[in-house]
Amino acid sequence: MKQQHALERGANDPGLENPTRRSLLVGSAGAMAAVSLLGFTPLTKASEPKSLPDFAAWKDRNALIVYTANTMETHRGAIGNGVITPADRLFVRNNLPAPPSTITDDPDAWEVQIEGVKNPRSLTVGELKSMGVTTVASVLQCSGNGRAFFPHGASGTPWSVGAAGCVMWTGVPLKDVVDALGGVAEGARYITGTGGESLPEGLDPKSIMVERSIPTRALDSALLAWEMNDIPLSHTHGGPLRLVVPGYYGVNNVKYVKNIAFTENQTDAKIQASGYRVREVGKSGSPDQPSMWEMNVKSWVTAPLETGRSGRSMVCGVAFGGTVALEKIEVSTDGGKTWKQGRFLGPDLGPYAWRPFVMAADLGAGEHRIVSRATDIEGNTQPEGRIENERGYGHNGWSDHGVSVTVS
Ligand SMILES: Nc1nc2c(c(=O)[nH]1)N[C@H]1C(S)=C(S)[C@@H](COP(=O)(O)O)O[C@H]1N2
Ligand SMILES: [Mo]
Repeated sequence: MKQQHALERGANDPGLENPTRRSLLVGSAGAMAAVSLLGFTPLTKASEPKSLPDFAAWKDRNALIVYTANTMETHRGAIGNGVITPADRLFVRNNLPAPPSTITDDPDAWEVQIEGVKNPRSLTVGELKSMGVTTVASVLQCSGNGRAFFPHGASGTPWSVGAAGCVMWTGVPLKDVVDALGGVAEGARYITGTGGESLPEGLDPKSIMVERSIPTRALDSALLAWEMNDIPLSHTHGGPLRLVVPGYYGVNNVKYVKNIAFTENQTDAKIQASGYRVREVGKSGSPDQPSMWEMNVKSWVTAPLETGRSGRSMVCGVAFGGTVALEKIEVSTDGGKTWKQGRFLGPDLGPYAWRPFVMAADLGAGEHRIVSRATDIEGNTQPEGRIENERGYGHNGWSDHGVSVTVS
């Protein structure tokens, strides 16, 4: 428990309210101490806080933990009480270097090839805009969000809670596009989307390309999006066009999408065949293991963090149900011994959005372990612990996701 607490604070927070160099150093040093206890290597050195990479230079540096040029996490303290995550605070995760930013200079000219339909063809974003439009709020979350809490030191970015955000997507329902092209070809069981990165030469393309297959049941909600939070989709988040699959883990939301195919089988690209597969610690990935598709029910506390004043305080957080709407949120300030129901804040933006929540608590001086537990309308609820797995995917255990607060 102690270790998890130290890790959580360190991995999570150089302190948003006071983002000075000093607090960055203190935070990072804490992170280093904590991670070395668990035996994995910190990605940043305390003395060298990373600056934002060029392709994400417009982001709010103080709201983010920058691990590498391709991995940035939102601080727990920067999540706030709004339903929609501002774009400049949203996490970033690229498996490959992004394509040149010039691809968003003339977004309507971007082309996507649609295959595995009766009349396959290529369509520009300009043409897609005349075929249909919808807007949906949905949580974008990396499969490895919460990986930092796995004691075996799961390889990959040690995300705490901030590899997630809730944003508005606008684009054409994929179903409308398919209907306009004569419907899905017979026998298709998967929707396979391919990212528009150009691949380095000399390597087997299948081993690095971002190409993901999801079951055709996702056709009910999937869209090809050209806007995020009401402005043209940035290059950073996959503009000019992104496959958005509400309620599915981040990796399925293919950025700079250049090909959509309705296929009988899943792609044999490594990112699908052995990547993003849930398996026991020590095992390698293979197609027979569960793939990271629909997200599970999850929540975490966003305030207070670390310290608080005794008396009445507003315990806040966010909760979501993946593809299923939420029923309730419960909060405990004694580490899960007793629970009280919290209240959802703000408008309900639908089953795929997250719901900020609050619960008023009277906290006396001392240490408090604050945890939250969400339940969806089908009765699925967060477990207490982790489901140990090699890559640290899909963690929604309430215990690890809590915060320890010293009240004075
Ligand atoms: N083309 C492409 N799409 C991609 C990726 C990528 O590397 N290339 N990364 C995926 C992963 S693992 C995640 S978690 C999300 C991150 O989306 P964001 O960077 O917009 O936050 O994009 C997904 N889509
Ligand atoms: Mo991810």
